[in-house]
Amino acid sequence: MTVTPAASDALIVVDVQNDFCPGGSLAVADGDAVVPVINALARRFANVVLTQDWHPAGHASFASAHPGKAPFETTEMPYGLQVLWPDHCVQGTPGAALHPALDVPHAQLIIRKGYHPAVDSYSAFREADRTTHTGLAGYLKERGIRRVFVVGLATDYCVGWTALDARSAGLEATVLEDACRAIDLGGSLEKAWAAMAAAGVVRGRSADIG
Ligand code: VGL
Ligand code: ZN
Repeated sequence: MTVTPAASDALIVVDVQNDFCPGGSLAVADGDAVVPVINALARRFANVVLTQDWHPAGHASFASAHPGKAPFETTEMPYGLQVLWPDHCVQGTPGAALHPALDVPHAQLIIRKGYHPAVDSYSAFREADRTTHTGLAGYLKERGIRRVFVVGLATDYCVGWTALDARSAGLEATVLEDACRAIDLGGSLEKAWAAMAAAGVVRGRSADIG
């Protein structure tokens, strides 16, 4: 089945940043492989939104902010269990920059997220406290967007949470899996696909877009 993007569709390109690509501080295996796929895909969409993970130094999601904790361990935060990450995507650093080969000049909006020092935000719609909104749902609604296609890094964290929250915001959502790569920590990828299926997120491929 081929889908031709319409004016009510948007592509959301999640966190294609240096720190999530090989050589970065939280490198996703093969993360930069999504770049050419996304560059080609984006040309099909009139509406494109980019996201950037954008943490202040010393962010609460960094293991370095929790004495005695190592990256990829967890800790209990006021809003629930938090995976602790290596320092990554610190505001204004080269690691936080979009991948230099990402070529989407017609992207209309860049949503930055994870900027509150004590709260993480995998989702481009809602922070990890599940109550603080980024404004993306209102933006898409005011622009008449009813369906989003979500791609980027990482499938099981920021892509997955963004797709789930798109459904919560009343949007149709498809994740194009060959335009994503995963961290896959302790079964997180399988869990993310199960949660997305249960929420009505469609699992597709970039070849479905024509
Ligand atoms: C992400 C972990 C921490 C992501 C962001 O973009 O998937 N993962 N921050
Ligand atoms: Zn982050």
